[in-house]
Amino acid sequence: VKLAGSNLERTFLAVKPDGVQRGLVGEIIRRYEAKGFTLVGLKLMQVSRELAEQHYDVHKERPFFSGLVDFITSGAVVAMVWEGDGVVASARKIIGATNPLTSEPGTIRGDYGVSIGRNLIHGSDAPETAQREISLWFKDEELVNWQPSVISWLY
Ligand code: 3AN
Repeated sequence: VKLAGSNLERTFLAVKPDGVQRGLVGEIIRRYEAKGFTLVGLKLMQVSRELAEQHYDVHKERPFFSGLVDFITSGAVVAMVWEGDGVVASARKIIGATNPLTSEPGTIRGDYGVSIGRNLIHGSDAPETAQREISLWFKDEELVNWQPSVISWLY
């Protein structure tokens, strides 16, 4: 048996403007809650260009960079931090592949995504990226340190 909580990680997820506009915020949060991850940060934001450019810094040489920045700053975004065992990779599995036309049914993008430029949600791709993104989007005091009592269950 392995003790739950022995590989605790945090990841950064953001429901993009298309997800907020389509009323999918609750559905997206529901999936991570139901999976058993713990929500430790949550806010609805109008993203500034400065934050968007920093967030997408790794893509700054790509042809779609300015489109990405335009889109993430175009409407309300729900920024979240989730905690749990292996949550970085697991959250990405729940999101599905970048292109919603090829992501598996059962994933968020597979079930609701329309196109690669309107793929509903962002999720950190590695633990180091998650740390960078969490500190970019959240102040320390905006994160709540709490654990559900079931964290000590064996599985
Ligand atoms: P993911 O969001 O699956 O981690 P990345 O990190 O490769 O995907 O790309 C970041 C974002 O850039 C994607 N969410 C998507 O909105 C956009 N993007 C990626 N590739 C393309 C592309 N070929 N054309 C337009 N937008 C793209």
